[in-house]
Amino acid sequence: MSKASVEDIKLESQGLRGKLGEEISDAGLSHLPDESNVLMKFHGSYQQDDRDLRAKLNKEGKDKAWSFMIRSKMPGGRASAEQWLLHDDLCNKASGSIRLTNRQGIQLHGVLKGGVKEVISSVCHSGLSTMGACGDVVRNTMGPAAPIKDAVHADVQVLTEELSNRFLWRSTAYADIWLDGEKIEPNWEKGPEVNPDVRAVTAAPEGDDPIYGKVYLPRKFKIGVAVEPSNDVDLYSQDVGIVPHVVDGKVEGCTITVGGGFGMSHGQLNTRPFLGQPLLYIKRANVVDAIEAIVTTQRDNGNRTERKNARLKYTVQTMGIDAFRAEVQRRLPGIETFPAKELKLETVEDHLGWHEQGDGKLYVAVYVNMGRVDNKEGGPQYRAAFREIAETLKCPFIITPNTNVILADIEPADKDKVDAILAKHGVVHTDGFTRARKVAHACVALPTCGLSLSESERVLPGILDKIDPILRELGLADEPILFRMTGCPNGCGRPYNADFGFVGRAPNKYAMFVGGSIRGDRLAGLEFKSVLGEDLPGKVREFLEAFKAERKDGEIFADWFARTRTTGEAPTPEQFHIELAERTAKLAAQKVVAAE
Ligand code: SRM
Ligand code: SF4
Repeated sequence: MSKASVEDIKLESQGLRGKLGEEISDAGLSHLPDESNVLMKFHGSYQQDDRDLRAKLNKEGKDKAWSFMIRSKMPGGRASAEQWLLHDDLCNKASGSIRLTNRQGIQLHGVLKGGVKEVISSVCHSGLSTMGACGDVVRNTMGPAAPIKDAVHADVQVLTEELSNRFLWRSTAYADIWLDGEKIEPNWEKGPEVNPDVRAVTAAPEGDDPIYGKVYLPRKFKIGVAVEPSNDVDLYSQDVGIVPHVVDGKVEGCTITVGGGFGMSHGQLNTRPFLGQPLLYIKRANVVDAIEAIVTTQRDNGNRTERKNARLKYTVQTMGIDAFRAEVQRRLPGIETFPAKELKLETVEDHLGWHEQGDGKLYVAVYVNMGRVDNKEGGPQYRAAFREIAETLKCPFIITPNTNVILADIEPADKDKVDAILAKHGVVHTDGFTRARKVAHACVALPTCGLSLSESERVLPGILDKIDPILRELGLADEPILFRMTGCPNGCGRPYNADFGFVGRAPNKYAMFVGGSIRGDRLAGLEFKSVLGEDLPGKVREFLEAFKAERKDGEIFADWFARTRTTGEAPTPEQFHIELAERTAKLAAQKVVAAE
């Protein structure tokens, strides 16, 4: 029997239910079969196996070491101290660490099959959710991390929550499988509260999702909201980017960008990263409806034959931005739209350290090495430090898009207390770090990611140990230079708009992309197809030396590169369109043959 396609599995799943409930609780099954595995993603979890053990277990003729990664979502990365503590408790049932994600979520790895229900149920009872953290739906909505207390930031947080609620999938399957039928509305930001009478997100009729229909979206869908001048959410990498425009201290309306996205496959020229492009400007009251019009345009026009070309970026490319805009406008009858406004976004960096938040209180953005919150021997005791702060100060926690943690609402009188707790557990502020290290990020990759071709999170710190001295030697320690790494070309670490992107292609071999921008608004080009991990710092040095020699006064690396080099996009837009047309024709021909 041929393997069912993801589209068929969704269609026949009766509201993403399938046999997931039975199979997850069947102790006789070491892991989920394919169909339930597909459905599991919509519920916020990936089935994985420990890849460090794979070869050994295989040699011994044993089953893989199966476990689950569970992803909690929270709009704008907001979690209460209680919610943080819950995840800290839960990671004792997982691999012992929390992984902050670069979409402001929290991942627990290594949860055994028998423990998944308890973990998901606990997350829901805390007021957060795992629903739609993965799968072909709208994912966690990103928002500016800095907890600035002004009308604009407050409204933007409300917007991220409105979007998150609008795009939750609606089926009783989630409550039935994980919550014994109890209906829990995620209560973003405000903390735990279980109310069975609220607008029943989980109680819509089976398979009759008002936005997603029966087959959901062709692919994952990502939204981020940026407040100028910060581009911490990396706006142009998002399927949909939203930027508010402020008039008299209030959000008057928003510019919307569409069609960003970074996944590609090495050597397959019909796949490539794209930056989002301006679509339109719309009044604040109509923003969520406009995003729904974009989501349904993608639902109805996205490629459902080839998952590699199913993201919104390909739909926008295939339709063309003008036709795409016209279709979105057609879906907004009676609502006026305007030309997109010019955006002024400066940097994707977090502003680490202490800051005033505008209401007399303070926040501190704490650097977390690669987003991994653990108590590693000889390293910073992140878990212990954050636990003690959550217990004693009970302050809100915010996960940043650079996988750091912001501790918010701190009374000035408590500043020293926070610093003392961090210092006690070896969690240092970033004095003495190069600016490049402060913002560098690597995706998770080995040992948990089933798609990784090489190491990423586990090796980038060591590579930076070799790049830091070069930066210092050349007097570039305080320059904004963005390094990002991934273990495969899917682009989770957002490498394709970095100044330097290292993209795994085989064990210890990386494609090297150069020439993006710390502003997040330019794609890097493929400079070297395959570089050994140990040779990366040397290749970086060549560029840094040229930058030092040729830069104009005050010119940053990204601007020097743009002025002096041509960025070789891979593939070019022209190549991409030819390859995409050929691939689409081939698939259509295969479909005809199959039907005959
Ligand atoms: Fe990702 C798949 C981890 C952000 C593009 N991503 C995966 C999976 C689930 C592997 C899998 O499918 O089996 C990885 C789990 C690894 C693990 O063990 O934890 C994974 N992605 C991550 C995280 C944890 C990386 C991180 O360092 O933080 C991020 C989780 C964010 C979240 O909370 O939701 C993460 N992934 C991204 C981003 C960046 C972003 O969203 O801002 C991208 C590029 C932007 C984009 O989507 O275009 C990204 N992930 C992908 C892709 C390629 C999608 C495509 O269009 O081709 C895959 C593979 C897929 O979907 O088939 C993928
Ligand atoms: Fe895994 Fe590749 Fe994503 Fe890294 S980029 S987490 S290796 S899918």
